[in-house]
Amino acid sequence: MKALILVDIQNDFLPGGTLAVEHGDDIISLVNQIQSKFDIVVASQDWHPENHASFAGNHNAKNVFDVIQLNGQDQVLWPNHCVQGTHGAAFSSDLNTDAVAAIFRKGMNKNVDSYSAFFDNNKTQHTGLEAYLKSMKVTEVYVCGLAADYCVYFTAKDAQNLGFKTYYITDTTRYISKDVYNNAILDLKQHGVTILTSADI
Ligand code: VGL
Ligand code: ZN
Repeated sequence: MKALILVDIQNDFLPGGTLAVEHGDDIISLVNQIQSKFDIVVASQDWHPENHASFAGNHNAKNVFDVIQLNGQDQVLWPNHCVQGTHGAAFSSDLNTDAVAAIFRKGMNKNVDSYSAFFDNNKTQHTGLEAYLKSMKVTEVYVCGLAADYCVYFTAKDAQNLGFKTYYITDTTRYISKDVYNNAILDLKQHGVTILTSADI
């Protein structure tokens, strides 16, 4: 069984949002088109409390994009984004979610960030996505969504490490930082993730 994961296609990551990914909206019609090629479609949703430790505004004398230490790991400080229940946290109204079988929310623990749709950045709290996909007999996982260099990257890496044959679809994602993206793609290739475009599905 082949699953497509729609990673964080939420208003705050789109133009006009608080953590807008440049041209993030360009992926949506293609994401809508490819969904019919999969047996299962699931989505992840970044879903933070207002007091989340990844928000620069929750630290004294820190700026957006500063890097701090959080639980012994580098943590980029972000603008406030995807606060639970807000318009920014909602999926884009242009995204077709009719085929989405389940939604996995992440980033609810204020003390730890969660880029991957599978677990938090400390690898302690599971979202339930792994168990869900395995219960549905999924063996192949395709990833798309936002942002290419953070949540889509970590979701692909975890999927491959969890034993799924993993595909990263480059034209259905957009990055925050080109340098971070280039390193992410190299790392995914080294881990055995297949990098492809939607035309190759
Ligand atoms: C994301 C930064 C912070 C993402 C989420 O969805 O890529 N990036 N939270
Ligand atoms: Zn976030």
